[in-house]
Amino acid sequence: MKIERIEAIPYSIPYTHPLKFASGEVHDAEHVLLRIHTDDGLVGIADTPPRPYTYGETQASIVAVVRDLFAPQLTGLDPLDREKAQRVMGRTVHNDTAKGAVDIALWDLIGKSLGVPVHKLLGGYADGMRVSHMLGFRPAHELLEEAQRFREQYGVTTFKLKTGRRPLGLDVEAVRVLREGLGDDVEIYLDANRGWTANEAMEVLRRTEGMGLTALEEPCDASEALSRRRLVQHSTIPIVGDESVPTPGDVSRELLSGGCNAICIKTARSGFTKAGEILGLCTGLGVDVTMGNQIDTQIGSLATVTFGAAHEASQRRAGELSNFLDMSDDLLAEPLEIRDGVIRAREVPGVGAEIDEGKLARFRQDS
Ligand code: MUC
Ligand code: MG
Repeated sequence: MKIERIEAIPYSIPYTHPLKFASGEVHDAEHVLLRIHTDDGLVGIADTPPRPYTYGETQASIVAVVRDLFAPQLTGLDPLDREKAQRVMGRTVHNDTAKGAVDIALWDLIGKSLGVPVHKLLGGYADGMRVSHMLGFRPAHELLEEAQRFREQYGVTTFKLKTGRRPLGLDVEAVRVLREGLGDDVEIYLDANRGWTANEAMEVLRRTEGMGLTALEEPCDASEALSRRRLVQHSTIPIVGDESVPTPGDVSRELLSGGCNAICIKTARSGFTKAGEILGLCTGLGVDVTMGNQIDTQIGSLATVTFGAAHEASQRRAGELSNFLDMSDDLLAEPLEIRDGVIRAREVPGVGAEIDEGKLARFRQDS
């Protein structure tokens, strides 16, 4: 089996409710669909969400790096030779989301060529993951209504609240309203997307003490090294690295320098191969992980559940898998479903992301 051709197709699907957070906001899923075709007619599929405010990649840069740098070097390679693909892509620095998508599409091809679901190839631990829903910036009473709707309609009982606003009281009040409205049985954790300084985050932790928060993600920029280390040392809840730790090397640096003590893994920026390396580092060091969401489509969320369900340590905590519900449509032919708070991996060869060609024709931007 040889790679014959790689497509990087830009497309755009509007959101019904934009997601707002400290580092940006998303109104349209302006993503890139990646398809790797082999000489024996198989197609490996992955979705690529550009997040310029987080990693610097754009839709155009992803199309360009795949078309101009990766495709010419990967053509002719056997998809099973993943390490060779990693080395080829490693010659280009950064561009982690584009690299992650190529890796996921290669795993999809491997699963399809062997006739095995990829979650089985990766580890086969569980067949699904509990879902955590990410709540963007909204007035506190609307956040509570959204969380209650997710609990009633989908059985979701874990919520990640986007924070990082000023004055700090806005987010403290949102936590209080959610906790009082949802009761003690619901898990709530925070993600500030670098919106605060480490000292502001310390104040928020003091003011939310007793409200049962379980983690604080990316409170401030990781480059605030000394005060962030102080925050990690003084916090009674884990401080999670997300955008500061896209690669295994970043994970080692941040954990060993005390910049965080828990890790968010995102298949969108790490693919399955590097996500596996990061998970190995974390389990070896005794560090908790969460499967995060790069504001993924159904295709991206299916990739997350495929990896997350495969390993014991990555399915322990609920994975962030539900924000596709705010999109007006999707390219996945068979929609993902959340039942009793769980999304299942697919029991078909590969990852199981079949594309609705009619929808792709409607939403693609290159024709
Ligand atoms: C998150 O966990 O930070 C926001 C920006 C991004 O790249 O991912 C999201 C969610
Ligand atoms: Mg985050």
